[in-house]
Amino acid sequence: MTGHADDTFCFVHAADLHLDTPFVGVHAGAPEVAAALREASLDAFDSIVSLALGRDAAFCCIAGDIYDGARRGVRAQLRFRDGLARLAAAGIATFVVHRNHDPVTTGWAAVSFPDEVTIFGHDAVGVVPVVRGGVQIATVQGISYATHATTENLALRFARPEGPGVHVGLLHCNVSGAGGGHEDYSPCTLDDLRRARLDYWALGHVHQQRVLAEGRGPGDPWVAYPGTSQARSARPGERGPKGALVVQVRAGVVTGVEPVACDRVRFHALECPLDDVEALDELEERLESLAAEALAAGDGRSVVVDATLVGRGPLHRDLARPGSLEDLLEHLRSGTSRRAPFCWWDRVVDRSGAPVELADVRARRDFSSDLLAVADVLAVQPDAAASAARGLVESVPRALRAQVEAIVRDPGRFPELVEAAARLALDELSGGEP
Ligand SMILES: [Mn+2]
Repeated sequence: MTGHADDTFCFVHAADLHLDTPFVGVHAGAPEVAAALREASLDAFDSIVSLALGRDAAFCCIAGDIYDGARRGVRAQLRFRDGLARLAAAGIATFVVHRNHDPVTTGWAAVSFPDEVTIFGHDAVGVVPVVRGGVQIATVQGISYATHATTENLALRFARPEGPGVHVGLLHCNVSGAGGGHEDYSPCTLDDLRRARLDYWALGHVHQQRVLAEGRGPGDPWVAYPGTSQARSARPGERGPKGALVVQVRAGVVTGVEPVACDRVRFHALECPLDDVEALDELEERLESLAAEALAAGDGRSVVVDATLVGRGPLHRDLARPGSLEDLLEHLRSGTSRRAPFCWWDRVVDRSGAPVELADVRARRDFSSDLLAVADVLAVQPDAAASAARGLVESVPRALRAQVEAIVRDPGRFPELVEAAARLALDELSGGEP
């Protein structure tokens, strides 16, 4: 079956597939784009299956959130079954736990899975040995959630059994401090996980890829979240590559964890400064070249881009006119290919401002000009500025203190900083409209 020694192999760890679920907040106006987005989570799962086949994985672990919502779509269930059947046909076992997005008791199972698939129940931790070439190379244990929200610390139910090979725990849980914004289902600590003396914790729940601990030998576990396999929104945690982890094992010891991108559509946030952009077509060219970079970085994948216009420039006033941004977005969309790999312009947000001519403000004789006069004095009297800044060191939040102290030590930067501060203050005073 394989050319390598029995004690050297890999397994694939994935989670949070959210199969066949809609993209959140993305309005794909073009039907081709809508179709590609609709297929993305399913296609990403197919990529994970291909990854396992291509790497000759010994087994696969999928740590929950297979579907989304107790209503399991038929398309999602059939695609999941087909993928696991492809793995089974190659002799690759798959281990699955379900959780609150696909609880065992409220969902329904319209499909039956091959014998090589283990779906762990919710009553007790199931323990299953993995045998390859007549040798027990691993033991996988896992437990599903019985209900929508499990607040029990399920990690405490795991323990290392007797047996050769690598010991893997499969669980959907929230490890304290692993990532903000995730609900506290089956909360546990790293110490709780270590107590079970396993070698690898294949976790699910946090949508960013994270290796929380690197094991130092048998009984001291690696702890990892593979992240979601396909991003579904433009939220910061969903940007960038998504996929699965390939876990390397030698002689019963995990030797490394390799993230592999399996996503089909990738989200990018672009920032486009318009400080020196004079005309709309120039802005458009700039946006298009930023999108082309995002597309090139995606390695053949389609991208969904959110652009934010920043900085200050003459174009700000044009863009502020009602309908301008919508027209720009429409035009960008009409100019891009809708065949994969495509770039879909999700939105263009204007956070830019009009240029501020300090000379005009100085001539005003109002509070703004007084403020600027103070800044002008500080800019040419570094000593006065330094003592003013020193007085501030104690009053700034602790997190910023080191930064302020560094500035106080380097008076050469004062003129530039004072001007930046004055511009900021003017912005605040004028509400962005000088
Ligand atoms: Mn999830």
